[in-house]
Amino acid sequence: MTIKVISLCWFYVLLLTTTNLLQAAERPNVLLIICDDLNGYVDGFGGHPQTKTPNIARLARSGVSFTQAHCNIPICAPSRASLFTGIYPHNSGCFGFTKWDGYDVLKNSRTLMDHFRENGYQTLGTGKLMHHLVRPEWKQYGNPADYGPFAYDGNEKVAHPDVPAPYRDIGAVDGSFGPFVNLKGRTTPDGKPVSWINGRWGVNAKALRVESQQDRDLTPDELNGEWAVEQLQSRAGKPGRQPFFMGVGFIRPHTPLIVPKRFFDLFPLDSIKLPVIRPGDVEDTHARSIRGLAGGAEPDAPRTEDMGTRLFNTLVGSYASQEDAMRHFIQAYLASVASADEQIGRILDAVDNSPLKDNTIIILTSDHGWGMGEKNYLYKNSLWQESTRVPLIVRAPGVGKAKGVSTRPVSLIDIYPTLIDLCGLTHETTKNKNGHPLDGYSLKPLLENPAHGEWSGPDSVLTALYKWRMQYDPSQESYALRADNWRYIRYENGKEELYFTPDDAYEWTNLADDPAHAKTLQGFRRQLKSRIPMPGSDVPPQPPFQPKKSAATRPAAQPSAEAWKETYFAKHPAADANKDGTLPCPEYKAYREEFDPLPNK
Ligand SMILES: [Ca+2]
Ligand SMILES: [Ca+2]
Repeated sequence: MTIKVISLCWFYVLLLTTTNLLQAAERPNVLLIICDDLNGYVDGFGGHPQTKTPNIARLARSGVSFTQAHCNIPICAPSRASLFTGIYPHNSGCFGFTKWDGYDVLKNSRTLMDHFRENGYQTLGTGKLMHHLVRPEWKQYGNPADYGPFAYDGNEKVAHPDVPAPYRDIGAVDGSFGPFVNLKGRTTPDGKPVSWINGRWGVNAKALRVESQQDRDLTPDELNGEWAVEQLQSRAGKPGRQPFFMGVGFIRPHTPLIVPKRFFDLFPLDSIKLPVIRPGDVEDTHARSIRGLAGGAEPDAPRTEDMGTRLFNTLVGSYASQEDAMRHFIQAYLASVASADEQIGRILDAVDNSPLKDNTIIILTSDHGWGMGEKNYLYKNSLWQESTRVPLIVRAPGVGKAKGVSTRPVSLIDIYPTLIDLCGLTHETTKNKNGHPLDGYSLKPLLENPAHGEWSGPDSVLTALYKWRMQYDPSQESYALRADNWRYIRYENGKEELYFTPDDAYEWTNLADDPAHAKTLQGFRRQLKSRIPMPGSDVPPQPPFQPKKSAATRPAAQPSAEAWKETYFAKHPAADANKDGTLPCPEYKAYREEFDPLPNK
């Protein structure tokens, strides 16, 4: 390549970058707040009558609440992989906890933040966003995910000293809840003194100090709230600067449910109301027919316990009664939700008390829900509504209706295309032919008209179920569809559940074997087959999402900086320093500086 040609290419790159930055300057900022394991226990989402989330309610008053929003797989890692790449688990193969960027489809597709970065945004993040952090996607990252505070016996993390055995024996994460208080004089049941530690490992592990409620170290969620507020304040009141995409991931109400005591004090134990649970509800369900304690069971294996059943039975067995057990756990969960709400309030204040208020889109959601003993199940990762449903609130200044409520079933897969639509970014989100286009649809029409907006997505939300396996075959997994009035579940062994939600809000009565609903059941079977490639399917899979080109979209014919980089990569394979088959900007820049300096440098 001659120097003249290189100069010309570089000129195009500069021109495109400058154009991107100019366009970007007029684009709104994005603030994506994601809580962990937060179910419908949020004001306005009908979950628990005692929930205290005044700040989330404040956000809802200024935006649109989606009351039938669901996750696409109800457990942390694959749900986040799907949300942040906009690709269903069945199209990526990512159903589990293997690093998301190890999947060919996901590695060759852009994450939400990488796409914003590519479109001229500053990307800022803190806390738990994706399960595996890829640093080059972020301009700045505050704190990596930290599940602390943890109780610590001097040797290992243990359950909170308030938690009785045998529940505490489940461990420091799932078996632990209680207030973040001074632990002086407290011990484990075998007499070891207990103190506090953060959730990091090795050299990053750090003791947390609690003298009193006023004099103590901050929790990881408080540190993330503080970081986000500082970043927002430093960007407020500076018009014309590069817009930002900020992701803030709060850990609570993920276990261990450990938050400052004042949040527990908001929910006196005796006052806690219990969820509506029908005795024997579990009997006509089939989740247990596919699971065993170790994470798997043969389809015809006898009914065995799974994690949700194990947590429920163990909790109940650790207190005087089921009611007593549930009151303790729900108190800790409500306290954790209230603590996350307080941090969300600080962030809202930072936006609303500054010029950022009018040009910052705010999205609040969770990676999945949590079952609170319904169907004798205390956990996430079920295909019932307690696990699949999430709060979702979108505030889009100048676009979305204030106090809007949409009851249309939508899902986390729709967040990525919605943000592309609202910010006028290019729809090209794959890095090359091995990537996959976005599976979701823009919620913008529902933001403009929550009750009657035109929805171009499917009629029902698709949720897959996580199960530990060495390898996943999308045609052999378990799935749920949530349509306007129905929930349909098909487990991997072919067993089914069908609920008519207008008459059965708690999904108590499985109608799958009722001949009166045979036609509806057939309809859902066909619908699922049309969305998941299954053996023997006579319906071809849906074509991938083909977005309409909006005026703000960069014309496809224009050569992109990315395409130029691909060409450069082909000529300079050595630039791929870590040999992972991709050439992100930092690698590209480092290579150029060292081995292929630009002519004008
Ligand atoms: Ca989670
Ligand atoms: Ca039932």
